[in-house]
Amino acid sequence: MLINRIELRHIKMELVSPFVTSMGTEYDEEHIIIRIDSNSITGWGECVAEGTPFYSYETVQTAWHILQDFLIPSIIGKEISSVGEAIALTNTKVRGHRMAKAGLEAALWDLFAKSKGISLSKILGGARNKIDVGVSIGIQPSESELIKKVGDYLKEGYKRIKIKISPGRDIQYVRALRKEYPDILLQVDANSAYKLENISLFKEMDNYDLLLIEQPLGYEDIYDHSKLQRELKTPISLDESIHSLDDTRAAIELGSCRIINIKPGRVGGFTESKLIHDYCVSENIPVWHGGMLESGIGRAGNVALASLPNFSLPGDISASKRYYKEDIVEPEFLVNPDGTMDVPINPGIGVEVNLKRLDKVTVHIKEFKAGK
Ligand code: OSB
Ligand code: MG
Repeated sequence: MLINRIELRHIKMELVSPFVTSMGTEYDEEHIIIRIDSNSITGWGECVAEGTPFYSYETVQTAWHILQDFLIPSIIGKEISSVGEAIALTNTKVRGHRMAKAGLEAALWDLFAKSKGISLSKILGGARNKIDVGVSIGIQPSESELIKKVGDYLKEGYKRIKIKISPGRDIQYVRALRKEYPDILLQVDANSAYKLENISLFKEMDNYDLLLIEQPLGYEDIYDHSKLQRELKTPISLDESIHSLDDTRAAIELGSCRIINIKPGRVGGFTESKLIHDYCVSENIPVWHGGMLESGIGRAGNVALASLPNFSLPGDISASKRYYKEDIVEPEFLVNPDGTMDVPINPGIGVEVNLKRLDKVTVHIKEFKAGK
């Protein structure tokens, strides 16, 4: 396929409510939307680098720089026969910057799937037409407000509740939720807010039948997590520390976690995500799909990836309206009353981008054409 034109858009979308984590409070979400045109076919991708370097060192600005100055020039105007060929051209010399790479790769997958007339789920090896979904809830001002919020989400059907925790705002929330909802699937996400010396807190959490504890220690640590996991019944699941298949192997071989969280942005794209997924199948390690508060464009990719067979725990993939008043795709993503989400079956991402709404949330746009 001839890569005629690529467009980058810096978007900013207001969240329906502030998202509070151990990393800070987010009021709106900034990402980059990548559009690739090959003759009459258009591919869409979302780069999940945020406005701040609080979750990852990548930001909208660093990803824009890497896309504009390194990744896009390697493919613009070229004839590309597969996503793999494009990745070989763009990624080999650039170290790191996985979110930038993943955003471009997502747009390429959409383009190639559309050119073959098949869904993203199908081209990635998806095995189901519905996925189980959960919701990730920011830190609430009080236990009673959390209980109310969780109750509302349970009524909407969500199969699993994840709450954010930070030092001083942790065990009391877990205790209160367990008392109110003894049987729900419940997990916590610390976003690297603790140290190994906080082990007694996690031993106490062991008494509350949590599905998993997500990323309790350092955001690049694998070793200390192995020491903590050894002392706990509850599985640890690593998010921030896993950037690649190699990190996954190290974490599994060291016993640093028993469950892996996959976010295509964090690991550099769907190709690396599939390698991690397949390795975890061979090691009997369950995986689940994370989220980065994506718009419908990124969400479509997440849903497609989460339809692969070893995504055996509910993902952080919620309805569009849990994040934004108005999504930029149609139809927007919905959660069924049974806590599942339908996997789109139309070609590529399977949803239409509403250009009017996309324009409304675009703060900066740039186009790239062959020879310019
Ligand atoms: O740690 O999983 C995380 C959002 C932004 C950055 C990091 C994380 C999150 C979430 C939200 O938990 C998950 C979602 O998109 O629903
Ligand atoms: Mg996380």
